[in-house]
Amino acid sequence: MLHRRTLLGFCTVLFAARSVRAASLAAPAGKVLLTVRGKIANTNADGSARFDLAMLDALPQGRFEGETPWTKGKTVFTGPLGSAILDAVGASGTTMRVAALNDYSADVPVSDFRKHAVILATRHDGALMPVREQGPLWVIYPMDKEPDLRIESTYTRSVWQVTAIDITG
Ligand SMILES: Nc1nc2c(c(=O)[nH]1)N[C@H]1C(S)=C(S)[C@@H](COP(=O)(O)O)O[C@H]1N2
Ligand SMILES: [Mo]
Repeated sequence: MLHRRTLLGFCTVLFAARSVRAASLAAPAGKVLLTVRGKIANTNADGSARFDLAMLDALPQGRFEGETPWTKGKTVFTGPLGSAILDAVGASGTTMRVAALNDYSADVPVSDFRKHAVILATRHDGALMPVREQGPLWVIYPMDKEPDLRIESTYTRSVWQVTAIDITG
C-alpha cells in the first residue's frame, strides 16, 4: 500500500514538473515566424515550439556589426541568440536542420549555437526584414568578433528566410 501511494505521489510530482516546464513556453499571439521541432522538451503546439516576433524579442538578444558577404558596407543585425532559442525549447540534440522559405536548408551543429554567439536576426539596421530582403529571420554568425568564421561552411549555414529548425540528431 505504502508503495502504491509513494508511486502515485511520485507520478503527481513528475506530472506537475512537466506542466510547469510546458507552461514556460507561452503560445504565440501573433504571426508565427519560427517553428522548432524534433528533440525538444518544451512545446506550445503539436510536438513543436512556435514563436512570434514578441516571443523572439523577449529572449536574450545578440548584435552583429560589420561586413557580410551579402550586404554593402558596415551593417547591423540584431535578434535572439541561437543559444537562447535552444534553451527556450529545451533542446537536447546535436544537429539541426535550418530550413528556409525557398526550400533551402542547411545542417548546423547544435554546438555552433553554444560555442558562438550566433543570432537569428530579426532586424537589419534596426528594421524588420521583409521576405524580399532575406527576412523574416536570418542566421548570422559573429563574424565581426570572430574573423575565423569567415569561411564557406559558415556561409552555407547562414540561412536567410528561415522558417523552421528541426533538431534531428
Ligand atoms: N535561404 C537561403 N539561405 C542561404 C542560401 C540559399 O540559397 N537560400 N544559400 C547559402 C549558401 S550555400 C551560401 S554560400 C550563402 C551565400 O549564398 P550566395 O553566394 O548565393 O549569396 O548563403 C546561404 N544561405
Ligand atoms: Mo555556398
